[in-house]
Amino acid sequence: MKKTVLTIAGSDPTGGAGLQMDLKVFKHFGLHGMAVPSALTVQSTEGVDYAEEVGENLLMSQLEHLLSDIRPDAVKTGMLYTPEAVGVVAKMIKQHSLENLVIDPVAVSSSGKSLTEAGTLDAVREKLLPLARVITPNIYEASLFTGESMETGADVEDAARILKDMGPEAVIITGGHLKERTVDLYYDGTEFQRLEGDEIEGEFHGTGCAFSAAVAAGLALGDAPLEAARRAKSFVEGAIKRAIRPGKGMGLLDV
Ligand code: PXL
Repeated sequence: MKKTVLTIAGSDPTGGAGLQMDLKVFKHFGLHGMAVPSALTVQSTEGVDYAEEVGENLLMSQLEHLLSDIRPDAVKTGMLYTPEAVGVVAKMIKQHSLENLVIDPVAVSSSGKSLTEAGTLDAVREKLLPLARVITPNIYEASLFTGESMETGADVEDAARILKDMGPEAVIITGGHLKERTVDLYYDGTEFQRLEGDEIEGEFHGTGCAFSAAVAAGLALGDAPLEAARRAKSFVEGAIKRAIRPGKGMGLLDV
């Protein structure tokens, strides 16, 4: 039977990030994609102008209706925006004993706009990281969780250890080798793995969303976390190489 995967994320009308991107990634991997919006953004390729949450009750009833009907093989969360939304998602994940949870702790947009209200990342750390199979923070998001800035490769490894202790099965810090933005650091409590990629010139929107969605797709298909991470990395690299510029601002990945 066709596998199913759910994203709980913000809407990005450009289709370059958020749940619109996630659904395209799921389709690429041959999965049936499902999407529950947790926030709506007003944006173009030039940046995010405004964001508003989907209220707690509406978020909860979307999830209750869907999950009492379909059990997803994997779940990905992106922009959750408020501590209340995080609480609802954690409750639903536990209530339905959902597996293969990938948390992309979205903090700011590529154009620099905050995509979280105060207290959201604290709630993610307390309530969602312990339930996660894989978490995919970038360097900046990782430092928000650990409270430490990172200057050396050893600092990033320390951060990965701290994040692993927060509960997930595996941590992938994207851009995790400071000087080489294209190297991600993978850690599941055994050995550190460096996931290397090609340097590609330019600013692209939605790379984090596409990567975490691809990891969730891999888990739904039965990949182990490291295998899912490797497959996601090469998929995103291809999509960046084919990037399109339909608007006046950032390039969008062609998934
Ligand atoms: O790339 C992070 C991100 C996630 N989710 C939504 C977004 C963005 C960036 O703009 O708009 C909805």
